[in-house]
Amino acid sequence: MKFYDCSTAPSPRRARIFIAEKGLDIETVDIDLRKGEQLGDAFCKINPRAAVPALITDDGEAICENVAIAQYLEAIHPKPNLMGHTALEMARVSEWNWRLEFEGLSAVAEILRNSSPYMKGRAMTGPRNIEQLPELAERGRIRIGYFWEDLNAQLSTSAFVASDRFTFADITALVLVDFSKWVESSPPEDMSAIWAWYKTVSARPACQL
Ligand SMILES: N[C@@H](CCC(=O)N[C@@H](CS)C(=O)NCC(=O)O)C(=O)O
Repeated sequence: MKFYDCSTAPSPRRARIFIAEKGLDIETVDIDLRKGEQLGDAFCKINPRAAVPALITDDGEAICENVAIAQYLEAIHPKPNLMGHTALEMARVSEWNWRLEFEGLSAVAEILRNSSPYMKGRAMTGPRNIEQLPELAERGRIRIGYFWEDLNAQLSTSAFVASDRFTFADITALVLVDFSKWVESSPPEDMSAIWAWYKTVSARPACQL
């Protein structure tokens, strides 16, 4: 297998942590997003959607979404389980992961990509250029504020995001909290359930990556 990563970006960090939690040793290639390497012909042959992470299987198939990479690796390396044991736990991991992506990561990305001068004309990932809409940055701040309330409520009743143990949803949530620091939209300091969980999870060796 081969893993296409970018050491400075949040999305591939999710796959990097997942691979480390599984204890896998996969050849890794770093794609420099700041230099636009993802938009070059060589990488677009691997992922025509011009984004990382991407995982090339031993059969030469390219898997280019975090969830799909996680499901694939879990299927071929089931231990330790990160995607859920029971039908209900699998559903909860999936449910929380979707919320973390749609209500969390996309809100923070909306802030960054619609306000950063470095992202002018690059408001969305992908091979096509899309202009920024400053109102979307403002809306992103409102969206992430509401999502932190929901996440803090969840972590007030559960030690981990989707279950009583560490799962893929915790990886997504950890990366979300760290990504939110980029645009000063971190959870408020008084959201003690989030910060207590964050302390535990960010101490894991794989989460140092
Ligand atoms: N839903 C995708 C998101 C991938 C994504 O947005 N990757 C970003 C890095 S965080 C990227 O490759 N950006 C390229 C660009 O900005 O042109 C996943 O989680 O796999």
